[in-house]
Amino acid sequence: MLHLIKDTVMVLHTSNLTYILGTLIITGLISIYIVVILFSHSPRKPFPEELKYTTSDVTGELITGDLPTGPEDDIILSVVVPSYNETGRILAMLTEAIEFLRKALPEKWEIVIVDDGSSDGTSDYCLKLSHEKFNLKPNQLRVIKFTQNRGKGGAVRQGLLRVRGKYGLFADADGASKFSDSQLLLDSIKQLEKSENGKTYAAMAIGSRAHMVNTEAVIKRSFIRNCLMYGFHTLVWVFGIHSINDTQCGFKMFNREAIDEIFPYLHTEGWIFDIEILLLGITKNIKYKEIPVSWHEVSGSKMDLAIDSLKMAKDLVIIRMAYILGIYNANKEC
Ligand SMILES: Nc1nc2c(ncn2[C@@H]2O[C@H](COP(=O)(O)OP(=O)(O)O)[C@@H](O)[C@H]2O)c(=O)[nH]1
Ligand SMILES: [Mg+2]
Repeated sequence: MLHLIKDTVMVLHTSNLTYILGTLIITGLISIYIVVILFSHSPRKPFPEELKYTTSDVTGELITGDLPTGPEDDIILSVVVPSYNETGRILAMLTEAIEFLRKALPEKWEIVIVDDGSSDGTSDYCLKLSHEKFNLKPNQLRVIKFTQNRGKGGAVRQGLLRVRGKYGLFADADGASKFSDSQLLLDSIKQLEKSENGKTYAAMAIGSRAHMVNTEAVIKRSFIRNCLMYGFHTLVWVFGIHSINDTQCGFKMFNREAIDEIFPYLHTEGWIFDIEILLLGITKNIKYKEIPVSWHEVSGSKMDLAIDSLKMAKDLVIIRMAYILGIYNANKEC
């Protein structure tokens, strides 16, 4: 009789424990789901004035037009420059880029400056340079100006969705990458996109500074910045990108097919957008290659090391979880 009572109590204990554990797991999962939803992101809809571009004609007069939605003319390469308060740094970058483009792809290029709500007159400054310094034809340099800041990812996304070229490159306004290395990216994409049946594969070429890890340019950076870099690499690895050594280089090129496969689906507008681009690319079997590029440290970074690093780590976790939980969908435009 005593045995029977003991056994019954045991069964009750075990079923209670199972019940409590089950409740805890379900509550935990629901809480994670809610947290990921709360921190997930969708690009805001553009204001009407953000769907226009401005360019300068040969007399310096400004012309405004509606942004294109696909390839046009015979533009081969479009260069998107996300720019936030860049009057102090962009001249050097534009000088190097225009010199290269004029020689390598005469008349078959465009530059799209995406001014992300700057307060220092970046747009006007670039339009003035276009006419006075570079003597560009209308539409060779276009400016898209946002009324409200989005973040680097948002600027790159909106820019690449509105380029006219067969290939689109995004490049930082500080000119940290050597612009002529874009030829290496272009050559690589042209190889990657080829198929035997004449179809063009979606392809991207990823500028990389991984070969510079032990060089002076990186060692000279602050100890904290290098520690954060290693911590970030570890997190990226844990969260599923194992085949790309430098995910963050601001120098990446896409063919038209890859632009269409990636950018309408890109949620992230902050600094961590590169990771979502690469995750989308890998998920969608887009061909890619990491291409070593020359790079030098340029002062005047807009990144706040402490705050932005924490934000990036949080956003990285959110992106990964949002795809795992089906909150983000790689095949649904956002
Ligand atoms: N659109 C946009 N671009 C930004 C913002 N902050 C920085 N950028 C651009 O992102 C690029 C890299 O910025 P930088 O400050 O040099 O970052 P770092 O090289 O990672 O230290 C430059 O072209 C900046 O103008 C921003 O809030 N919005
Ligand atoms: Mg920089």
